[in-house]
Amino acid sequence: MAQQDVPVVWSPTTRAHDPNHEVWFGTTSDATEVAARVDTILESLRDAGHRLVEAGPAPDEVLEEIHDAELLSFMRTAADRWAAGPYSRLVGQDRVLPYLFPSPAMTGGLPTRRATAVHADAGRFGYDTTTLVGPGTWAAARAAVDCALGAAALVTAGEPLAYALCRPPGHHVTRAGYGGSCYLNNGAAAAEALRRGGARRVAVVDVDAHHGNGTAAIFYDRGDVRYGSVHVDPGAGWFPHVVGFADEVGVGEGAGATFNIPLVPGTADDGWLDAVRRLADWVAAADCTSLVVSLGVDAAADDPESPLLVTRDGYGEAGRIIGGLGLPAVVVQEGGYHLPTLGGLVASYLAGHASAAHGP
Ligand code: SP5
Ligand code: ZN
Repeated sequence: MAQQDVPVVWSPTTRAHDPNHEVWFGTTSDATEVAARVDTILESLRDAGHRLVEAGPAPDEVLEEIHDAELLSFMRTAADRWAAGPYSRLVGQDRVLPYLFPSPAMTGGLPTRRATAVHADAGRFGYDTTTLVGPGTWAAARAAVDCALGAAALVTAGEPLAYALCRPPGHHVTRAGYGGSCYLNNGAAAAEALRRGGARRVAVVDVDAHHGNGTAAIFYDRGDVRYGSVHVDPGAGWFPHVVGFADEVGVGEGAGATFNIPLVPGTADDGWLDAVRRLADWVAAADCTSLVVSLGVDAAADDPESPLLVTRDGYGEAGRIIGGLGLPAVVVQEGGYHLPTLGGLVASYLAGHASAAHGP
């Protein structure tokens, strides 16, 4: 089945980030975004007959375009700064977690300095308590970007569809802040790389259960990269809580280039696929030349991180709808946390996308 043979760009280094816990409601709980995700997805895609391609190291230029230099240098050095401090002796852990967030709520308009202690400085970049930075985090997050850039390079070279097994995920990372189990924005890197490869207008279609606040923010004032997302309504109490509403439509040159479709908790295939069709129609109407799909499969019914009730067949149909746009596409892995079904959901989406893109 030649039409099923999608290049799967992955890297063993993405396993180097393996958080054993997160801080949730002030207590320690098991980590959600674990390294085993890579292996279960890899196994399902290999079994489905796709072609595994190991990512090589990509240059920094695209990353430096989408992220502030200070976030990159924090991410590169934070675990070493933590290791050089007293934390291992004091609290017995090797992962960076801010204990305060130097927001305007704290400084109230005063002139501010940078905190010297990493446990305070981390709050300048990290915006939640579930996203710990450990010794392998930089290597893994950077390797995930290599996967995204590798897949984008294949599509730029003429491949109609490529999948990037990015992990940790990326769509919650803004220009200068990280959170939501994400450290570097893989999908934004893919979109920027497609632009640099000659694509005139790129659409990012984000079907993760959560609004991709990072990707949305990075491109909010740009018209050349559009961002459309279907996600559980943040107003119903779901991450990212404060953004992702339907009235966020972009600014300046990006006016009209953002499209958010929030759904009520409990929405199943019918309502979710209607939203996916509206996103596809919106992309088709905008004269886009290339696509990035932020493929979170955490909208699935059995996923612990969202109240949406999408099925495996629903993901297959979403693939057919989005693949039916007929645009060259980079599919970037985002969330999806139920290990027993994770790989099958990803495979179902890709099969749908490949069949619609290449014809039956
Ligand atoms: C990429 C992505 O899907 N990020 C999801 C971020 C949503 N996180 C919300 C809070 C996580 C709470 N996890 C509690 C599970 C107990 N360990
Ligand atoms: Zn998600």
